[in-house]
Amino acid sequence: MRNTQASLATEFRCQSPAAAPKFRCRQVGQIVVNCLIYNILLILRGRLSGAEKDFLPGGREIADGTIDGPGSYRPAAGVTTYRRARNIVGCHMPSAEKIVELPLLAEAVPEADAAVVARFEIHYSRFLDPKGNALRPLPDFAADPAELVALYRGMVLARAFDAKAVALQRTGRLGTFPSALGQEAVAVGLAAAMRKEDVFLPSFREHGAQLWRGVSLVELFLFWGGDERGSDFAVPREDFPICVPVGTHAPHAVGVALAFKLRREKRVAVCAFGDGATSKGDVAEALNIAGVWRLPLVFVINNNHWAISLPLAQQTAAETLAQKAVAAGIEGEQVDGNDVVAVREAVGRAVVKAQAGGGPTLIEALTYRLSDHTTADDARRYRSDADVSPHWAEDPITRLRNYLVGRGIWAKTDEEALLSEVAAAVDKAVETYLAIPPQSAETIFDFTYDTVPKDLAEQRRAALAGERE
Ligand SMILES: Cc1ncc(C[n+]2csc(CCOP(=O)(O)OP(=O)(O)O)c2C)c(N)n1
Ligand SMILES: [Mg+2]
Repeated sequence: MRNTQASLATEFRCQSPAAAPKFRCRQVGQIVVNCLIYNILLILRGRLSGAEKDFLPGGREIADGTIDGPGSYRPAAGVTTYRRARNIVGCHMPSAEKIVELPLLAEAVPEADAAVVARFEIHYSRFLDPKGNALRPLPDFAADPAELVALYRGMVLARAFDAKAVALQRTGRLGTFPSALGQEAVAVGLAAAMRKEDVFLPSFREHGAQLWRGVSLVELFLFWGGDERGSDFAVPREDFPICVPVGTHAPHAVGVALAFKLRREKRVAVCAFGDGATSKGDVAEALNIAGVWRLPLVFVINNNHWAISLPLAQQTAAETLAQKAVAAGIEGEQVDGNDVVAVREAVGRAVVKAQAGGGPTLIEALTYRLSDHTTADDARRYRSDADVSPHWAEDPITRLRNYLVGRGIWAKTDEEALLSEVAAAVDKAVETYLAIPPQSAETIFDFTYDTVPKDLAEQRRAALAGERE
């Protein structure tokens, strides 16, 4: 509805309810002066103009709402309206008769004839139930037991790294760390679905994916130990570093995918972020333009149902996060994020589609954060153990192990061998990490700026001087 039409209605919408008392208390004299100016303007211009809106200081043209007919403006829900000044000082204002009646939208399209112009469905997929039973035939890749064992090993390694990182932080040898306990299937499943030449843009809870793709345990410890060299990993050279700012890497993923498209490279960008990130403008914008440009891009929502202390129900009123794809004109689907087979399959399909020119996909992986948000958090302050404990039954590692054991692919001896192999690898990496001399303080400036700004150059000098003391 156009503002000029709405401004003819006999009620005004003020900027906020707080504006009302101010408006009512306005001195009559001042209002009379305003009326005079208004009348002069009417005479000069011979018609109603935007001056009307200036009549009520603090008032605004109506931008939305419904005109039901002369004299009745129905505001949009939640908008407070106030009677116009005529009712208070009898100033000349357009009468109701002068109001042009506009056809209501509802009249223009009678409800009975309203056509459905679009319908959408969000699909959910899962192969293994929480006990590890196959609910349907597994995807082709699972025909090779080695593939499933690799997924299992990837998740076990991620969990071992995770546990050690928490222990190191607790003993003052690592910085704040975000555990991914219980979320290993999302990271490992998505990484296993990618090809070497694709580019991964992680958030901060996907170390399982980074390890799968070749980032070393030492590099990850360095990063979480506050050492910038942890972002300078040797392999995979073109993957992006961990992104702690929530969702800000989603537009970067658009840039990566656009580059692939422009260069006609058959590569795909995969970008992971949390449920909380889906409320960010960065993510909405990235989804939108990825759809417009039909980019080779796969978005994976690591939906652990919490954004620090904010539960999913308070994050969004949407039934699913996958449906955010609908508004962007791209495909969206849900997957059981504790079923690594399902994650691997869904992301794999999306990668193949993107590579073939089929455009982006949004995959919402449903999982649960079993740990605190980070080592700086105490989740018991906002959720009880009783809230968390049922989710242990969904543990992705136990689920796949049960399946492997049930199929005779995995035995107790395999498990013992894997656990000691992984523990040895993690211990060795810790030893290496702790033996690396910390970086000097100036690196914080040097890794952030190509040319350090003047004021920071001073801070840099001070930091260096402090270090020498
Ligand atoms: C831009 C930005 N705002 C706020 C924060 C503080 N912060 C860190 S994690 C987080 C919640 C993120 O929730 P979600 O996206 O669900 O990811 P999760 O931590 O659950 O993996 C917030 C608000 C931040 N890191 N970056
Ligand atoms: Mg979350």
